[in-house]
Amino acid sequence: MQIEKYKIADNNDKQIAAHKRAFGFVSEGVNNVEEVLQKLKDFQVAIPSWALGTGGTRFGRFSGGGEPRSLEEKIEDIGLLHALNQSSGAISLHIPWDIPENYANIKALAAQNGLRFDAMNSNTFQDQPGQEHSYKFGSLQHVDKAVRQQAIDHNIEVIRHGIELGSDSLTVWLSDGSSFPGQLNFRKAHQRTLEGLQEIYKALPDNWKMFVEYKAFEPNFYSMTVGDWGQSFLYANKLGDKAYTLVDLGHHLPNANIEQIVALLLGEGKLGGFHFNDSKYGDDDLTVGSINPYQLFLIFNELVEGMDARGMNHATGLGWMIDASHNIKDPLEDLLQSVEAIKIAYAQALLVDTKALQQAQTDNDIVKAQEILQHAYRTDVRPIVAEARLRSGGALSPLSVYRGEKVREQLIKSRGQKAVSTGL
Ligand code: AOS
Ligand code: ZN
Ligand code: ZN
Ligand code: ZN
Repeated sequence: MQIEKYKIADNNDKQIAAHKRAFGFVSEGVNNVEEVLQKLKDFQVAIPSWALGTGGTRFGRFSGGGEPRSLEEKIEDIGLLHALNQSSGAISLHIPWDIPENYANIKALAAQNGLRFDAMNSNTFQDQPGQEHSYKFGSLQHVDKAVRQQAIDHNIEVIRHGIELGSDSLTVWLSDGSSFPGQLNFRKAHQRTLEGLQEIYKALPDNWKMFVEYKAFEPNFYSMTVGDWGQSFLYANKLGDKAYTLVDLGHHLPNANIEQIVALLLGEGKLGGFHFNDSKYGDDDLTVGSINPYQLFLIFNELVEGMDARGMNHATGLGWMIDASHNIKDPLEDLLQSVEAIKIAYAQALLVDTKALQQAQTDNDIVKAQEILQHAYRTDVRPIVAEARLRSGGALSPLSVYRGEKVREQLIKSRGQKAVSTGL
């Protein structure tokens, strides 16, 4: 389904007077508001194909209905999000959940919806029907060479699909590790994994990037072979210039200082991109900004400062992706909320008076430094984010259009209550 442009315009008309008042008020306090608006317009966040269906936990899955049944329908759903917020102009595919049957058709459909293909994701954490060797005891770390080779071949196949679609990056997330002490020789597992990654790296086209994603625990509960940013960074360094670390916000041990990790990786030129989500205890699937929006702001503050210092383009310098899919929200509403939270944090970071902050740091004026950060964080930038969306042709309030147009009800009517998409 599609939302006609005039419906977005009608909804905007109803809200425009109140919006103009709010935007006028906040923009008076911002001296570079036009520059901020342009940066917000340019900033796109890729939507993962696996977040469009209701997620699950290992205890259950409760489908909300109307879920996409094919790659085509996933692209249509993201097109719908993008029509509303003008900030979701990319899709991240997962192979083999999303194998394209006809590249030309899929590319044409994506283009019609204003989408490009972001990072491709491989899957060596599940056994697929007909697969020769099992990943029960890992993939690239496996003691059996045949299993390792199968995992390498799969990743190379994912690169090939990506080349056909015009993607330019591969994200490798490995569920490899061990659940009990003694199960694994850490040193050998690390070495085997490095050799596997090197084989995959060799198949990477020159203009491609490889993102090595780390995760502290789950599904393995004693050790993860790529368990933290240090391990990922080590691999990325050994692999070469096209390899980077990918930070998934939910993949850290509780209370980790993610903004510091981000700052260091960026400083070393090895930060590749993000999987945005939020978590309270040990989850990686809550809506971005739902638990700790201050942390998200602090991360963006490091990103803006660090990217500016390195002369990087905010919109294209890193891979920006959402990776979250929970089991009780309408996934499309959840994604609208996540993109909004990311843009709010980004806008707040753009408001930080960097020069004044650097002066406060030089003067060891801790109070001033905190005041500067929190002044930006406590500014209600929502009207600025909405204005950027309006100027791009999107909705002032994407959620109210989504609900007003009864999108989910219509999707259920056309796709059915029970349709179930692939994914975790
Ligand atoms: C898993 O926890 C990771 O976040 C990966 O990025 C994974 O490929 C994705 O979440 C799909 O399950
Ligand atoms: Zn992830
Ligand atoms: Zn994850
Ligand atoms: Zn997850």
